[in-house]
Amino acid sequence: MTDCLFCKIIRGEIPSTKVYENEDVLAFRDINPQAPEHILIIPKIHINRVENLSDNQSEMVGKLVIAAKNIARHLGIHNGYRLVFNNGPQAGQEVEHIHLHLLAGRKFAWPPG
Ligand code: DGP
Repeated sequence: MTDCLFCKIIRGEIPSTKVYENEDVLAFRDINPQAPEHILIIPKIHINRVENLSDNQSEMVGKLVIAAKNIARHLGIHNGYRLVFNNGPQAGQEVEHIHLHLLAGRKFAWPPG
């Protein structure tokens, strides 16, 4: 989608600090990190929200999670990490392109704020 911020990052029109990329997925450092390690993992196709995923896109969602696992291992994260999809305004989603947050490097509270 032309105006989507994360689509612009995928196309290289906005710079990002990439940590991982394959045919389907891009991962880069969050511009406003909430933990010592804060990576965003996004599909290269534009989907705005989880509720707009098609039933046949489960493989793509799985690829985001597998990318998170590989990135955590590559970054030497051994003490656990948090994976988060903020979905919709009440959940704090600011960018309308599905993204999986990978957060690590500190202890996280539960329940979340
Ligand atoms: P969310 O609130 O779940 O929609 O998270 C969006 C995240 O995107 C937020 O943590 C900040 C990050 N972000 C916003 N704009 C940019 C940008 O231009 N570059 C990068 N690397 N991250 C961004």
